[in-house]
Amino acid sequence: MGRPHTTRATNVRPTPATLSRAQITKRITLSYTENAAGTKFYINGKQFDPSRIDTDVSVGDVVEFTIVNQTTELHTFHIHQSDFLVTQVNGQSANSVSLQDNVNVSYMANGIPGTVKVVVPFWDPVAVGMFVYHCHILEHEDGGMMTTIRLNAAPTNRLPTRRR
Ligand SMILES: [Cu+2]
Repeated sequence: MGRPHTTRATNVRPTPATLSRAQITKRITLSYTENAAGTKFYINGKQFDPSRIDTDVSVGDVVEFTIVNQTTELHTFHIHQSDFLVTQVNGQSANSVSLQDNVNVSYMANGIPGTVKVVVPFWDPVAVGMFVYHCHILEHEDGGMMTTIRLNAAPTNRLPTRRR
């Protein structure tokens, strides 16, 4: 008793168990494409621009990213500041036993894009600020396959009181 209740848990440790039970607060689809020469790479049609904020989330959010690889080569998904749970790979349940900081997104085959779903917890207020997520293949991230994300501090009335 006496402890403020919230559905936005910020004091829960991210594990496969807590993340598979967590309520998704936001869903974002990322479409991976590239030019015909394979020299320019895009997320949702855009190359990286550090002056642009592509994604806004708040502390407490649990975001499901669906990454869709529309190209004929392998890409990956990697995000700074938080490990994540891979929940689905090409439509099949992933049954992940641990969190990951990078995941392969397979290339399009027979006209069917590779797809991966991941659940990312933004539970740590220490991460408030700007960071990035991107394909972890160096020439792809350098070629534009990277995007900015801003983690906003949640309004104080949404944060649970921490007792230690
Ligand atoms: Cu890539």
